[in-house]
Amino acid sequence: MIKGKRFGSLFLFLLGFAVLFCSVPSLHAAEVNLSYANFPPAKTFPCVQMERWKQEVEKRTSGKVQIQTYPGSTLLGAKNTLRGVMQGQADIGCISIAYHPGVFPLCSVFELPLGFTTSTSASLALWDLFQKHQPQEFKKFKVLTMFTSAPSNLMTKTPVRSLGDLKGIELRASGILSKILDSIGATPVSMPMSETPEALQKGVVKGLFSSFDVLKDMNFAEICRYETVTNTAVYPFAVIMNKSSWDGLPDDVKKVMTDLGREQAEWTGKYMDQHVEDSLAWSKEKYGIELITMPEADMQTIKENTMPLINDWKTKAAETSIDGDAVLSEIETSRVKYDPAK
Ligand code: 3IO
Repeated sequence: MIKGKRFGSLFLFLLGFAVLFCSVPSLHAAEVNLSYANFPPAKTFPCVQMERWKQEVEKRTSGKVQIQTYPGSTLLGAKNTLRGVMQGQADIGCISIAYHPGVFPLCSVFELPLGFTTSTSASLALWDLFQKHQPQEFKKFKVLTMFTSAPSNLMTKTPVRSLGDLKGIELRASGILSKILDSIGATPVSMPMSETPEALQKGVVKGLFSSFDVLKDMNFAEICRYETVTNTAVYPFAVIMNKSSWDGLPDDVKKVMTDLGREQAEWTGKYMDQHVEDSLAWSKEKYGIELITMPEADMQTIKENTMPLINDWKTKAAETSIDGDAVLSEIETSRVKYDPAK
């Protein structure tokens, strides 16, 4: 009896074990597998936000969705993510809007110097603009979230203490931000962030125009020891999904992703704003970088010289029936609402 009882409980124990090991994986096997392509290295903020989004979606769908992430252009590069996601080579992709001049007549407005002082405020304002207009330019995609970099500054090999020091210096930027450089006397060279390390190394460019997070995440502090604060335009980003991949998702999964859109924009902005501080502190500590303030008169000149770019954007936007003045005033309302500098 005693032996039989023991055997019985051992049997039940083993059965329980078998059930646990055989059925748990099949119960929790993902029903939906998605690929997510990103162009810059894994440490940079577009990829950090990608991992956060992946974790949240997997958690909120209780494992029903599994996302395979591809940082560092391992699936699609900076300039072919747009087409790659459209054709289904990846389900999801992260794009920098400035890499596609003329393709996004509405959202490119965020490449203009609009006075945002943080990534959080610009990201929320961009998201609101997109939600309100649901622009044609993204009609082939489901837009999952949007965000922006922090305001752009000059990171250079030689010190830029005034606009005079910028004359003829080749600097990397993209899209309208390249035009901003041109308007203040520098020589812009347009290329994606992912191509910048090689261009700096080879001396094709002598610095870049972007936000300070890359001093640490791309190790640009090592080669660009001088950082001149201009706090001008941000770079807008969009996370896009292939339309038929989206259409094939169960409704509850669609809801999880839709609900995450604005929250993810804000999360990314906050992460970025904090990370810019961390990156500057790290760069001072590790490489003794010098932070330079532009003379007030030069800051004024930057403002004046970049004003025509706003009109250029309006003219372009009008070609696709976008009321540029109305859009700019909506964004200004958002800026006052969200930006700490008001
Ligand atoms: C950016 C792009 C990729 C990785 C990190 C980054 N930090 C700021 C930007 C914005 C930018 O310069 C760009 O090319 O989109």
